[in-house]
Amino acid sequence: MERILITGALGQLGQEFIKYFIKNNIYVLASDIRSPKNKLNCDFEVANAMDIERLDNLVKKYKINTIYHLVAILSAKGEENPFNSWKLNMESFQNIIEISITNKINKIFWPSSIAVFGTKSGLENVNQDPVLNPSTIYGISKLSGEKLISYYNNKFDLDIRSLRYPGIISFESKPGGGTTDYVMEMIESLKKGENYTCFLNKNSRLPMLYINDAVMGTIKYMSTDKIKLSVKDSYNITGFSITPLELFEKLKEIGCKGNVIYKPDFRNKIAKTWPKKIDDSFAKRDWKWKADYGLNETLKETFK
Ligand code: AKB
Repeated sequence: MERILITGALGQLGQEFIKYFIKNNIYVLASDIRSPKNKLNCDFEVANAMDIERLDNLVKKYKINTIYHLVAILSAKGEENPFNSWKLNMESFQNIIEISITNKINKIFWPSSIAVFGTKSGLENVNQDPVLNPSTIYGISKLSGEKLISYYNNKFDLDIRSLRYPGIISFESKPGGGTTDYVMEMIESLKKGENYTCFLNKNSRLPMLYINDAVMGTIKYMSTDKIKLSVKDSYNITGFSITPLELFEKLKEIGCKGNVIYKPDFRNKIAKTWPKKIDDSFAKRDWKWKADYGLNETLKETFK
């Protein structure tokens, strides 16, 4: 029986994983650095992922055997204070690995990102194993984490798994501090008939994934027999690729009022170093990954 700890549980992904585990009667302990605004339907503990003793105590107290470590400072926010971002992203991950060794944790999930790619990665359609030259501290920490995954899995016989998420689109749970956040911001503004000032250039194409695909894909991957997983660091996955202009035109087509003004800032520079498209054929082959939501399906969910 799985007993799951989620760190960073109040973030964009964490809240959706909680819903999935509760719905499927899987024990989940949620933890975050702050308390939830609304009561969660699962155990919750305030914990700082930098505090290894606290994490260790929680794992022991709740007899945890699986960890989803979702704590991270994302790409745009990370650039405000790179030292701090590195410290949080890496030290918290190292803490999880240390307590996983001592507590014999069965499986660990740690999200990586398209931020690991860079200008030398063949950005038109990035394959599974290209040159990696990340441009942000977030991307550098994700790449380092990927390297640590293969190292620690090998050295300590752990089962740490990882996916390179593109921009995740969700509305009930919001992202914060990312370069792909414009999608949700634009949809929310135009839905209300308001204008939106977009921080990316109208032609910045980036890969995206609807939250339902992100959650179901991750669950499928985590339950795949280890022997089938040929990628030892982190799998590419994707849903669809769009530009701000294409999104705007689609929103107009479905009747949204409001205009989009383009004022590219430093986040556009980050986007220029990220893939336009992703080749996720290894995930498709090894664990039968398949995205169910394209842009149309995603918008249908959003406007339900
Ligand atoms: C970000 O924009 O920083 C994240 C990501 C792609 O990892 N959404």
